Amino acid sequence: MATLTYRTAGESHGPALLSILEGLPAGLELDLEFINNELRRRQGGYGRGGRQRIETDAATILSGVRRGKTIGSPLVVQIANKDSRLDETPALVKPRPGHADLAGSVKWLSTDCRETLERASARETANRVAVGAITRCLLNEFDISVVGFVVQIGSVRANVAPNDNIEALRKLIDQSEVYCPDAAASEKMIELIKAAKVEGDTLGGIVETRVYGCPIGLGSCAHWDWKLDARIAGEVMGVQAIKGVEIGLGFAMAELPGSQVHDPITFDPALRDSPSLGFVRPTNNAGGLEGGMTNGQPVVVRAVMKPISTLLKKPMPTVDLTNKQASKADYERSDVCAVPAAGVVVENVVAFEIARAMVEKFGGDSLAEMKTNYQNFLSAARKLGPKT
Ligand code: EPS
Repeated sequence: MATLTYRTAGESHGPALLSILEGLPAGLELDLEFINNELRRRQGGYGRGGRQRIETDAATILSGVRRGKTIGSPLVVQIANKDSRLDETPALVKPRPGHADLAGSVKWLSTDCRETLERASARETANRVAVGAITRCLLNEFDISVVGFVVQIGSVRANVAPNDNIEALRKLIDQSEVYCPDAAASEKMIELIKAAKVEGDTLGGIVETRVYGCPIGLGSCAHWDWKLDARIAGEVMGVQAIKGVEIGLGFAMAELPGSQVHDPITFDPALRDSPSLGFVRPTNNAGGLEGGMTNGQPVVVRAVMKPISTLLKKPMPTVDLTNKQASKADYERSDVCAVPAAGVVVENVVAFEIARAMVEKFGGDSLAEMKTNYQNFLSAARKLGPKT
């Protein structure tokens, strides 16, 4: 079946996080070391809380794989929770402004926000990183690379060139404790997080994901829900604490006339074998997506994460759900800043959506079939127009 889908299950303090991933072609080798490294990266980043010192997230693949390769059946992925104590966790009756506590408690007719927060918790993003990292094994087969990093924490904004070499970019990201390729900005971000910790406050920020090597034509302009930019935005907005998504130049487009926003189209026959098929765009303000379809340029997605809503020393005014009296929000162990982790999550969910679009356009039951479909498309696309 040429449809890639996944669902996740698991409470933050339940026995395990589980995902069921369906639709990968057979014959795909999974790089468990890479997948677990992405899970480690999600746990890291300066500003993380105490839970990450308890857990050592690792994916166990319970089905769908034989001798390291997919066999066309559903994959079940398990990440065990060491801090498994769901029945012992205390009730939380003073909802935290900004969290799912109030809306969920009213929705499910409970005064114990615990029942909502266990699933609303960003712990669930471990599932989504595992799934995204698995689909990146498929993207690698087509030389599609995904890289994600932090561009802003609080008021500190990084300076990252738009067309950086991907390997150089990765090196800089790995050297930074906040996964930001601008070393000077990284230091300032860390200072800001330290100060927020002392204040008992939290910080949000902006993360960016770039996808290199997508062929032209993933997604479709034919329906609103086939548009790849809409699908990527939906996937990213589904990440806990994300409040906005932009593609390419994004919100800055509002300030500029069309002549300065749209990316000119030129053709260089020497680049016919590249994913852009030789169509060269000197700028990439569209962020690799036009009409809801990839245009051969890097896909560029940014997302804003709100500051974590659990505040240690500055609990926000709230109402006790058991007596409706004014109170201060409950405190739960939490992070000061989880923007670097959110960057890893966004990177992997964007990867999933690109992989889904690849399977949609080129999918076959096996990887060999999918590769043949891909090559056939590229050679047909190269033949468009007069021979060069
Ligand atoms: C998280 C695990 C959670 C939180 C955090 C993210 O674990 P615990 O509640 O046991 O500390 O640390 O979730 C939130 C910040 C939140 O508001 O839900 C994780 O693994 O990412």
